[in-house]
Amino acid sequence: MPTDPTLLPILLVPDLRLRAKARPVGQGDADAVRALAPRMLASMYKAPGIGLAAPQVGELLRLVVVDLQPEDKPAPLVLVNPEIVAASTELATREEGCLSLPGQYADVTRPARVKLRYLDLEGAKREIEAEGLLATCLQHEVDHLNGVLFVDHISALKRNMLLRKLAKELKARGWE
Ligand code: GNR
Ligand code: NI
Repeated sequence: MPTDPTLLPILLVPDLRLRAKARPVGQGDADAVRALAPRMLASMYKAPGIGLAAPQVGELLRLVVVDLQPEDKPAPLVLVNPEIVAASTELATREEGCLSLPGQYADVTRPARVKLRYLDLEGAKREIEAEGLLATCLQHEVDHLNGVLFVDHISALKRNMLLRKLAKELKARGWE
């Protein structure tokens, strides 16, 4: 079966583009974002994942897609220039994974609730208040826009173990 041309390859650690700070989407990026967002959603659903940030597909733009219920009725969210404008003092710990570190998981502690401001695909200002998995996912995605990965939130010992395990597994995969 031919591969879907809309799908974008997802960059893996240690690709340096995952460590760059993405630039804000501007007026001149409207066409690029309209083309990119559906391709990011398709790539996220295919993976499968519940979120994807543009730097993960090599586009250093502040653009994120999220869908927490890909199994069920799809509910895609596209966030342009998302900003966390408030975070709860209450924290929550959840196991996180990342499509850029396939097969690696760790418990990460973050604010339990967040409020984000962003622009939708039409350029309208929006706000979203999130808790639970959505709050975790949105923080994880905004981190990507700043070159931050979930492993940056865990101890150096756990991080190094996980990164070595990833390198070993990717090397083995390359030989398949
Ligand atoms: O698919 C994903 N699942 C996930 C699980 C817990 C916390 C965060 C995530 S995001 C991740 C997809 C991804 O890498 N987004 O950047
Ligand atoms: Ni990720």
